[in-house]
Amino acid sequence: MDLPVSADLPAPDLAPADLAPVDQSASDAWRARIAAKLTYQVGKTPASASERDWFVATALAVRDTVLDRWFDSTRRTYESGAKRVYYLSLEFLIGRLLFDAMGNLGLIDPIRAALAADGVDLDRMKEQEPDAALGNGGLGRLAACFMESMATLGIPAYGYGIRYEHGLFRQIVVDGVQQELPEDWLSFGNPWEFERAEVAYPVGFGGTVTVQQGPDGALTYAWNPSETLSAVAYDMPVVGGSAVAGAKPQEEGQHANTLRLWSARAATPMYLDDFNRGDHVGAMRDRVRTEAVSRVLYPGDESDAGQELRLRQEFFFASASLQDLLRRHVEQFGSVLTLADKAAIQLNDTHPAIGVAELMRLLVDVHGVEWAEAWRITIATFSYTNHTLLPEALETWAVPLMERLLPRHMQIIYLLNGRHLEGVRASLNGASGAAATGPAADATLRAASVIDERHGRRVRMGHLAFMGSHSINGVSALHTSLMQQTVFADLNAIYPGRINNKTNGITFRRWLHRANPGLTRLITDTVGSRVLHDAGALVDLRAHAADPGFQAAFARERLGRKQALARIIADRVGIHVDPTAMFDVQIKRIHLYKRQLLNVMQAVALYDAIRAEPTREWVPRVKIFAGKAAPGYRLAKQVIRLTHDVAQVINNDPSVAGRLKIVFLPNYNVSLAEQIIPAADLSEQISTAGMEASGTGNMKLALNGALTIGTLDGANIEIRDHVGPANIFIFGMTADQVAARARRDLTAYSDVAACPALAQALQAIRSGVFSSTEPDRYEALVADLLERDTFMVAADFASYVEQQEVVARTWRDPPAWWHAAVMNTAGVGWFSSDRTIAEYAGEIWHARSVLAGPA
Ligand code: NBG
Repeated sequence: MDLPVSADLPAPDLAPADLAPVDQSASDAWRARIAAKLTYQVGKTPASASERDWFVATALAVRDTVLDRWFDSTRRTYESGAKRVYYLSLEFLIGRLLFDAMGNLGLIDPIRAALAADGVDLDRMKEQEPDAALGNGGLGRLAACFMESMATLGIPAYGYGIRYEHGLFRQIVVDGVQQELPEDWLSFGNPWEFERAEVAYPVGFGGTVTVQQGPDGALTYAWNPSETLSAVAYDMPVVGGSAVAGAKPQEEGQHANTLRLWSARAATPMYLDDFNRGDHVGAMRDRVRTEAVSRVLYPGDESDAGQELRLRQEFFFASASLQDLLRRHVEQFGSVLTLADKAAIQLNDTHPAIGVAELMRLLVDVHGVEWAEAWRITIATFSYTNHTLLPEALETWAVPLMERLLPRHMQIIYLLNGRHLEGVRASLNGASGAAATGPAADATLRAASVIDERHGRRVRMGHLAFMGSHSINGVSALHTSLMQQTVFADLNAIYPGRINNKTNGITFRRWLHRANPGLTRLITDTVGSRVLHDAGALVDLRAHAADPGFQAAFARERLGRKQALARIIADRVGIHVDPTAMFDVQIKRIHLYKRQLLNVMQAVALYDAIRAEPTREWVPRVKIFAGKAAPGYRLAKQVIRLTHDVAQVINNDPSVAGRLKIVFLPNYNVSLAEQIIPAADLSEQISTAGMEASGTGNMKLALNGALTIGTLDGANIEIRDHVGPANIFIFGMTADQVAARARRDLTAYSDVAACPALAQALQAIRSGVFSSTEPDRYEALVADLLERDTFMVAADFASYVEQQEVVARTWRDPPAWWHAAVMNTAGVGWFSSDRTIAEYAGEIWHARSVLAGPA
């Protein structure tokens, strides 16, 4: 193969790109600060310190600098009387924070030098930091990118969530089978957080509601929960970078916001009498029960107890957050009536949607605000982001559970729904001129109701969030328009103008500057350092896309990262891959709609094709997969197993050696993503059209110069528009075609009959070619696919394979490939989360930056 670079080049130096030569006095000062932390806070001498001790000492020293900015930011926000943004999210997938903070403060170089003087290698030491996995995937990572961009733009904001003791499970794979182990990010403490024992709020569950009539005849309601636990705040500062062009190092990281995470505490830590009687376990029963609320991210919800715990989590963090922000608002501005002028609350998906009813309760029952006024404030304050249209992911809660756990909230929801349906009825009447009755009117009312009556009575949280918000946004153009046409078609007609689009974005500081310092340096050397502060300036790279010298340098940077990834692959799974082969990457949650199965089937087809024509010149490929399946998602776990089974056969077959390898890297997380993304050549974004709300991995990969093979789904469409259709490989049915096909015929027989390669691949999988010890292991999987190809795997197969051939042809033409790669990096500046956040701030929150200068 004829690549412009060779495999034996040295790995590029991974020093950061954004700083001038290290200032000796700065690094000496950092050395002293770190030494002081090591001695007086960690309690170790340099001689006895472990690498983890050095990490903690460094984090604490950096934290001091963050704190100064944090206090300044709080003061600035307070003094300016600025509006605050509250981002309520059950997930914040923040990953490691040291490089984020150091990079945003412009401190990587002096600290690297400071540590080196003590014989500590910063890039090795950073591995000591646990990867905070307080989220499942894209939704949680988006929240983390948003927090960083809000700080960068100087928008005063609080992220509110739960301080899970155990984040997303650790994935190990044994004989192809995923196993879940508890994750333990807090076991060595968390140097970034501050426990605020004094910031604690009661959160109730269960009990009764009492009504009292006042002297004026008005009724007041009071909730008397049967159980109350305490939500205790833990704060982490989130420091931004700089969005000001030409910022000097000392001007970096001017603003820091707060991520406030709640931890549950039992009101009664233990029953001492029981304990002294010898019932040591029973004495703790309340504590174990209540504190389960903040124990794990996404508790399994197949059991009733699991469902109840999840609902408790949602109410717990929504209630504590609302109490906290109301207290802050009243303290500063004197009255809850002005809340909407000074606070914007963003609901990240429906998980915090119970907050709509809780804010009504707090305003009406606790602060004595009149109902209609309270409802006006609520709608003006809340906005809601929808992240999925998949019916199984749209949250609903059984009415009996809600009535038992949150009796007052259920009353409020009934009242809100009653008034809402009156409005719907009135508009139906208005349209027809007469009282609307009959099946069509009934259907509209049923669809618009917050209570779904179809399978037992359930509360639709999406409807509640929609009703209680002035803005409802989707996360890509396609997703937003499908939202208008499908799940929220009725509500959109009733409340027109509320739905809007805010296409997702990613923070380039983490996903390019820090994850890929070598490429970043090449970019700044070529088009200037303005790109570090203004992602849009990446378009200047277009002028260099056809330059052979630049292409070679670009390819060389990427090869270095591929060599590094090859080492990780060898270390973790013992597979040796050739770094000059095409790295074909699919990294994301394992889900049927994301169609890892389609990718594996293409591997099987390619395997067959290579064996059929062994002398043809095949493009060497390494297919790299990583991702976790939800613990209870049987079919997704089977896809993981199939990937391993196929890998086992292909990787050990000498007849395809050097041409095809399959790798599954276990325990995908933010840190692993930071290693894989800069090394990817081909980015697989192959979801069934209409099903991926946006995707954000697609943006990260394109930014780092990978070419996308993808469907016209989610943000892929906008990526195509920005990088140009010549620089992306699009295949498959459109969302409309998928919907039409689903209405017509979901069986796959005609697709199989029309495509011999598909027939052969399915037959091989079905007959046990990849599972010889258990030949029928995939029998049911294939049989089901033939009967019901819900995700259009067979239907899109031929088109996918055809585009994969175009990919291979392009790879064989290095100038064309690298031109397209550069055009990807150059074209995706728009996908910076700074742009996304500026849109939220301007169009939804009406919040301003408190920093001087352009932002
Ligand atoms: C996910 C979507 C992704 C999207 C992220 C962030 C959920 C419920 N949704 O396509 O599947 O990129 O949200 O918006 O996790």
